[in-house]
Amino acid sequence: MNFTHAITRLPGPDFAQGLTTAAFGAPDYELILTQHAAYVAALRSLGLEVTVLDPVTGYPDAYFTEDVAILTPEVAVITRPGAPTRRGEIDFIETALPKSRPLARIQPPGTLEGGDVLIVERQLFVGVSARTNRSGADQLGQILAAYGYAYAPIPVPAGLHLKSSVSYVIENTLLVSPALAACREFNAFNKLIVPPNEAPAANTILVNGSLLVPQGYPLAYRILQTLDIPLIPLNMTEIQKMDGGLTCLSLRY
Ligand code: CIR
Repeated sequence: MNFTHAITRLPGPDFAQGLTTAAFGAPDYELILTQHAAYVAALRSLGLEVTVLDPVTGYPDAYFTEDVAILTPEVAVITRPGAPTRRGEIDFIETALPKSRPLARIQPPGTLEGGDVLIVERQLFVGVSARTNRSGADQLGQILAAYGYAYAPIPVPAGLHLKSSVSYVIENTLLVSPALAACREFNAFNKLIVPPNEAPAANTILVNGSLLVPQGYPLAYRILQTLDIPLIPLNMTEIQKMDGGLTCLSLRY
């Protein structure tokens, strides 16, 4: 699918108070702004019109815009984040969403974060994780079934979200971390497996024929170089310190 737009949000000065399990040290505000700007520039270089929203006071994780909405060509869905400190973020995304789609919402007791949602053409995979429960996953499955999407819930064995460990990189091919290599729901795809010591490299974004990849994973990079596709490496150190990756920084449509 070709994208024309992306919605991002600047990290705020309080971003280091966001949730994290990473032990990579204290993140640097100036550096995360530089990395965020490079990310936005990369999306723009691929032809996307990128909205950059302002930070939201009191919501230090709000720049992970992917988690609060799901956009398909047919519908927009406001999620219900499983992290209680992030639930209020949904009030600040609706006005930025494209108006051309009907709007649906995940309802209690469901929880769903966009990082758990992988859509490949008409196939919807939803990770059931610490953030997304089965009710939230099934609700999204039902919403998208109305538009012809097949749905499979997938238990998330490692990492924060499903897409921490898997991304769609080229026709019929997934890049997966070793934790998801045996996932039978993905058996219809070719699977490229990132080396065990480079698991975060599994989070990439395919944008209009180019692949955004995190810098610093030389073995995974070599695997991806065998694909006939331009690679755009981006420095993600400060975002990774907050448990984030490439996909979570934008909502693409
Ligand atoms: C959180 O723990 O919710 C944020 N610090 C990181 C969210 C990353 N989101 C994503 O990968 N989709």
